[in-house]
Amino acid sequence: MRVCLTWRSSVSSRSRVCIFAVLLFVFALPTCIALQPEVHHPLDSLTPEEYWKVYRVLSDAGKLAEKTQFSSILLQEPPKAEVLAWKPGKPFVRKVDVVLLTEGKAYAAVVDVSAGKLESWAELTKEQTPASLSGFDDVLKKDPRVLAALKSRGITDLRLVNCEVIQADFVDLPEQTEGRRIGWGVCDYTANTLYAWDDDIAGMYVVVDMDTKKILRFSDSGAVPMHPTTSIYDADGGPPAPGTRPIVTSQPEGPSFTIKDGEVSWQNWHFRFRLDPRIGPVLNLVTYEDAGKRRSVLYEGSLSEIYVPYQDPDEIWKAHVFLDAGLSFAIPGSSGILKPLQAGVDCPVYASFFSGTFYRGDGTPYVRPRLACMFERVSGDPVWRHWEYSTAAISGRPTRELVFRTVANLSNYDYVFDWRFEQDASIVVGVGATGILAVKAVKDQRMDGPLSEAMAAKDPDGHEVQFGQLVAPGISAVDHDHFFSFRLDLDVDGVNNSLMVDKLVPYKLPDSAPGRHWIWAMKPEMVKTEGDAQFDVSVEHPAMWRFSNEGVKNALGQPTSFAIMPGETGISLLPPREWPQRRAGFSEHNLWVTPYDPTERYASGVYVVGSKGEDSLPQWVKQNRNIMNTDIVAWYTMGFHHVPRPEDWPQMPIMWHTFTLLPFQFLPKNPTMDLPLVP
Ligand SMILES: [Cu+2]
Repeated sequence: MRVCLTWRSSVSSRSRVCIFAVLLFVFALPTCIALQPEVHHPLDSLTPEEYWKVYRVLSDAGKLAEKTQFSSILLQEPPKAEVLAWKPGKPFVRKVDVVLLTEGKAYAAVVDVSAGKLESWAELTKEQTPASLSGFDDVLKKDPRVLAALKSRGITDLRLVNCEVIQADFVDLPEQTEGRRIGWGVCDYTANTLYAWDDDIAGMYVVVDMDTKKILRFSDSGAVPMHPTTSIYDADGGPPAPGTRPIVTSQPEGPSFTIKDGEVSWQNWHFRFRLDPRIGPVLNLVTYEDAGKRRSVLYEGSLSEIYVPYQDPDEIWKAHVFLDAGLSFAIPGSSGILKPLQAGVDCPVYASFFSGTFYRGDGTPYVRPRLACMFERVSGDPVWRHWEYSTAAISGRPTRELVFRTVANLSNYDYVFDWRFEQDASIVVGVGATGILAVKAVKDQRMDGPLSEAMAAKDPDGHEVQFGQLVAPGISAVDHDHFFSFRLDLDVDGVNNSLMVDKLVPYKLPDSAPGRHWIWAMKPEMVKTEGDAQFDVSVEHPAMWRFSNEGVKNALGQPTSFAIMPGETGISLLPPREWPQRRAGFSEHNLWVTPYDPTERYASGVYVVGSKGEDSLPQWVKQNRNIMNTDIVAWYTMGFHHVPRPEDWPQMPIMWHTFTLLPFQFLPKNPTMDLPLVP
């Protein structure tokens, strides 16, 4: 481990915080865990040297033209059986999946970096890859219709106009004929603004062929006045409220987790991680140490896809449908979804930080620092407590947790991803949504009068429905959803598991019995096939979802299991026939379970841009494969509907949603009984 001093550059030098910063520096130096970019394990991240090998193999094979862009370079995980059988010191094969774009054509390659050879090369003819987003500013600003529309809005200084085109996922636009990369373009007017999210020029847009860079359609529904900018705040942080006294959190002796050859050990937990450009943090081989024995819990856990559909009938807004992970990672030059963390803001100053190696659009690697952090924290809450009336004695224990954190940025939104390891043998997975709302300029200044067509319409019964919320005068934040699909390859006490659904059902007692006649009872059911393994959170029909190992029993004769305990969550309100839903069908249910298949990693498929949902979770489960006593994978959808508030503007306070992997009949008793009285 080495101490990293660069954090000071992110701390304001303003005098009012200076003394506090010095205190923090003295008590809590942030640390960088020096994870050398070397491969210790078959599931480790690609190293810079491996990226260069991929580049050289493709170059030597004559596959790189002057304008070739790398869409994606991802580790191809080795077969699971090989990984589980592997022992340190033994050799293993490293392979890499590559997608490239050359002159509008896309190619998929597999490079065996261990052997230094090109294993396969194929043109992608059916699947669509993201197109390059560069070079459209000029195209739009030279079009006479765009220029006339700008002039009609009083905008003549083109230096303050930025036009961009975003690739449209398939939503059945008339221009979206087979194989065509279609984008829609808008312009911003940056006069008097600071940030680029409240300066869209409303009413005008274009539809573009992204390969030929030709405008196919132009639309102007009329000028909407630009509103005054609202995104001004103190970038350095304001003064503390009167009477605020410092709170110092520090870990002066360093963290109590260790990392050896890439494996993290903390209390009874052991796990590995890598930072993947497409899906962010991937946790592997999570085990819980019980009485000196490591017991497997999770072979792999990661994000699988993100789906954000906006809800506005305006043509350009109804095309705002994003499969963010699959789309964003692969835009040439986007460099992956993870972005650097700020010590003291995103993670405590005493956290340990980890860099990641990613790739540029030209295929060359670079190391991006501070892409993940790990820290222990004490909330001040008890893990258990009790006041015993017979003795009037109080007993209890404080707790600490280990947090592994990354942040993804997807244009306006930022998502904080947490994996929190608890002393009670549970794992909490959290997503914190923050960043900036997607907004449009409207004529409306208040919402207590008649609303403009941009904000409301009448339903067939003549009742008014609203499409967004004013968050400032003239700024409507469009209603939308966020859905996160997590792929959880649970291996509880081994690979072969079953899905148990424990329904809690009303149970009628005999009428002849005195007193009460109804109780509820647990009705466990093992689900046989994946076709029957879709479940939603329901308050009317509660059920526990457990992943059990029928071959391993605890001392009470119960098969050991882990449950997925949902937090607040939602599912999509759109009917399945809608194109966005066909492509993001995972949002129809909170839980899906499939048998393990190494090709099924992303709930909306590998290539999402032009996808019509062919390679997706709802299609896979139609095979109706067996999921009993076999290697199974849980797909958990965490979702929330977002009706924006003025309090979400101009930056949204972080909104957390979580779910828990909960040990259930896995341990003989509460593992926190003997914790010390200090956390
Ligand atoms: Cu939102």
